[in-house]
Amino acid sequence: HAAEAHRTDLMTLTRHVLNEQSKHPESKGDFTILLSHIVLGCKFVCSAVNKAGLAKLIGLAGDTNVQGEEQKKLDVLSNEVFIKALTSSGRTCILVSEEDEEATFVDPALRGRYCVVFDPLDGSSNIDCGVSIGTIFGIYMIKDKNKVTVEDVLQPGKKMVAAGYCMYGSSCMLVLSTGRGVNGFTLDPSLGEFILTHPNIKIPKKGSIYSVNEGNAKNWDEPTARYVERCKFPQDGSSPKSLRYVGSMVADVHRTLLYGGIFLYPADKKSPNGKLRVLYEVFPMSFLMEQAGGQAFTGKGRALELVPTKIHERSPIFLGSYDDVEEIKTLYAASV
Ligand code: AHM
Ligand code: MG
Repeated sequence: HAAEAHRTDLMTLTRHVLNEQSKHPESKGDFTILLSHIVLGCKFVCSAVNKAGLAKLIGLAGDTNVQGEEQKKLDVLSNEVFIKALTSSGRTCILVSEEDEEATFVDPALRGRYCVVFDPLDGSSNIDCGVSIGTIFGIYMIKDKNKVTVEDVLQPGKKMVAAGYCMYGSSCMLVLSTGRGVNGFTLDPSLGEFILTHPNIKIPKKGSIYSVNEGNAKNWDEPTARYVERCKFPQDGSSPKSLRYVGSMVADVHRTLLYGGIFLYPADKKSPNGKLRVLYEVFPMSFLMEQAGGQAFTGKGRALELVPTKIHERSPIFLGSYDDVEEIKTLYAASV
């Protein structure tokens, strides 16, 4: 009666994380509390995103309300919700958001040992047409919460203790890794709970989809151009790959994780560091890919080894199925 068990024995995100943490006797439940605040932010954004089209119709978003107050745009609103939820959790000391120029240092009275880097609403160019968007986050832990500096988040991605994203798509899904594999949870809107629906996600070793903004092709470097050419005209007799590109990193990476293949945001002549941000886009997604058995490469080396020097630093990124990333690594190695 496995199906019946599934329906009555719900593995919620909180229960799953508590189970994982209980294996560590030193754990005091702080991570579970931190995560429940991230989850609250995700549920809020999910609900706001679902209402966005309607809100526009009745004049709620990006408009002036009856009191003459300017209404906040969805990305600004989402950022504020995450900043407030994370600071009030009492478990964080420094926050880095794509929306804020400077890092936020939490009031000493509310400080905990976790640092959270996040993009509260990524892919915002997709909001107005109702295409999937998402939140991306990464978590570091520091030794001494009384001596917090921005250096505490300028750490290579391999030092993260957890990373994840929430996708606001045809369903709302949260994908998380605490360094022991990757698990996917789907929001049951009637319960308001994330339920484990995709346990222990492993990315296929090789895929048949590539995902890139090909409109930038004229400015690509040689290895990227050759790789994409090979996707279309394979030299080994295999079938050409399919192209899928939403233009929303969470959606493109989520598909890559589940179906396999490769996601690329390479360097080009106009943007020598690519577009995506190291701390809250490249690192969390690379962390998840490695935990799912894939790879993440910058064009120079393993993405998670990168040491950022600024909080909003960018890097080229190639991530996905092990064999597909291996192929682009070979092309870059041959080009130096
Ligand atoms: P944003 O942070 O301004 O939303 O930009 C990030 C997004 C990613 O979600 C996506 O992978 C990429 O930008 C798409 O860029 P492009 O439109 O250049 O292909
Ligand atoms: Mg972004």
